[in-house]
Amino acid sequence: MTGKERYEAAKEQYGKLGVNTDEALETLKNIPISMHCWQGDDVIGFDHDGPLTGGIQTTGNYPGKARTPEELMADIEKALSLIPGKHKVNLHACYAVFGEGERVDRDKLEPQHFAKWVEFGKRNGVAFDFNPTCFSHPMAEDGLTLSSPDEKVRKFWVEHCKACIRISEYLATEQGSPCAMNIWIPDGMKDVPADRLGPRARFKQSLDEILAMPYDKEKVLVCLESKVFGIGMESYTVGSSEFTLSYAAKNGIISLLDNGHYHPTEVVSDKIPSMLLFNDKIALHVTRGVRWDSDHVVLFEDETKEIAKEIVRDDAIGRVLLALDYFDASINRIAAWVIGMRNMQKALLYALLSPNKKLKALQDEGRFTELMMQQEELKTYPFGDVWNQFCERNGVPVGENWFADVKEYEENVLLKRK
Ligand code: RNT
Ligand code: ZN
Repeated sequence: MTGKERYEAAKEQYGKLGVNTDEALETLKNIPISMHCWQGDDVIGFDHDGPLTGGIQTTGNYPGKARTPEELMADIEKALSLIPGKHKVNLHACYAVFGEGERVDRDKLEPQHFAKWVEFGKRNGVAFDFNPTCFSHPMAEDGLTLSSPDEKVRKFWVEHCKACIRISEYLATEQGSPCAMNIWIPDGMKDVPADRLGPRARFKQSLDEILAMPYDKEKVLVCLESKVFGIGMESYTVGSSEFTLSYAAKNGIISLLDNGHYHPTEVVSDKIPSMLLFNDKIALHVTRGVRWDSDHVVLFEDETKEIAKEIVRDDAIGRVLLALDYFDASINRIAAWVIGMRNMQKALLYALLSPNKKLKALQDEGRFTELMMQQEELKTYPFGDVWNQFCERNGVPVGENWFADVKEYEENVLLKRK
């Protein structure tokens, strides 16, 4: 059987459930995912020579990581060529591209330092999202940034975030579409705090100062990400869930939920519908924590599927800013991007191929036996044939065929980076 014939057979089978596979493929094609540039170089960037700090960590030493803007851009291009659909690229401030001999500190960053990215975006038809980098910096050495009791330090990071808003606005203008700018700070404490309120009050004040600057709210969508703990910040994080949700709600910015940032049995999929009832938009960092916020590559597994189901069946595709956030240095980094991005898309497709109205009706009518039966039977429907058709229609390799490309690129490009 050819792929087309397989697809036709699958289409018929899903059709019997009232699911239109063609419509699902059309919808999926138009769901952009923001691909995190930082998988390409283990979250280092180009503006410092120091290690990754801030309570996050990459492990592994797989050869071939990008060392320059040119290398990172080439790697991103390669990855995007193997991912169906049109996506965004998520930048961090530390990925500024400086001219020969030039380097400015993070509080002095300007839009021009991202002009090379804009060129890249225009060449590839890609728009950007953005993030202040409040870590991996001498001013963040004691793990405190926007909540620091040291006014000099706190102000430095306030200025950095303001610079990032200006850069985000520039990106939005150049790309002709909004730029989501996500604020995450590592701030926290290794051991039992003597004061939990003070740092949060200072963080609140810093955010107030940042958001008081004039900026175009249609262009820059400011998000705020929470966290439960970091390495070396096991006992307390300033930007906890309650803090960020409350701040975002009161100040008209967007809450960002990273599914690695909650207690191990807490799931983001269950938070999405509640958030949607009270917020016009929410933002997600989809990741995979293994025992802790380990940022493993996103797999096509239950929680990824549940997250996608909530987005789709709550009719919230346009209201959820979808981004990935993981960093694995132990495997081919381009493959890590491709696997994670394609898995997120598979999860969305799986959700789009569910007879969601029918399943809801079964729940409302209390027909739980039938509901269980139907949800389980769906798992062995010919999902793969529809996915393969999606890849084919969008001009990217079907099934595992993309991997040959990555291997070739590894041999010809990555392994030569010594
Ligand atoms: C850290 C947060 C944050 C970072 C990126 C690099 O725990 O998840 O989003 O991973 O900004
Ligand atoms: Zn995150």
